[in-house]
Amino acid sequence: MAYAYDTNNIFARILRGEIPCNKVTETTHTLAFHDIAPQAPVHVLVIPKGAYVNADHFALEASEAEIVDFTRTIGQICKEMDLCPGDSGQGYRLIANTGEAGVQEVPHLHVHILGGRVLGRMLQ
Ligand code: IU
Repeated sequence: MAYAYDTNNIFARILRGEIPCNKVTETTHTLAFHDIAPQAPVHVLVIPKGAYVNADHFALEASEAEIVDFTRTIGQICKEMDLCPGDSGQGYRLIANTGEAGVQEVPHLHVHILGGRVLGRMLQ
C-alpha cells in the first residue's frame, strides 16, 4: 500500500521552518518540541524529519538510521527530563495516535511523551 503524505500538514510546516515550535531537541533525523496544548507537566512531541504519515508507515519504510535515531531520541528525552523509572523518574507514557480510529489529528508521525504526574489509566 502506498502512503499518501500531505506536505502541507502543520508538522511538515514546522520542519520547513514556516511555523515556530518550542524545540526540545533536534538530531539528524528527528525533531522534538513541546506540545502546544500540554496534557501533563511534560508533554513532548517527537517527530521524524522524513515524510511519514504514521507509525506503521515509519516502521515499515524508514531507514534503520532514521528508526534508531528516532527511538534513541525518545529515550534521551525521557532520561534528560528525569522520567525514567530506572533512575529517579516516576515513569511516562508514549502514544502514537494513528488514523481515524486512533483519532490522529496531524498526519505526520508524532509520538507523545507524557509524564511529570501520575497519568490516568488509559485503554479506551
Ligand atoms: P494527535 O495525536 O494527532 O491527536 O495530536 C496532535 C497534537 O499536536 C495535539 O496534542 C496538539 O496539541 C499538538 N499540536 C501542536 O503541538 N502544535 C500545533 O501547532 C498543532 C497541534 I495544530
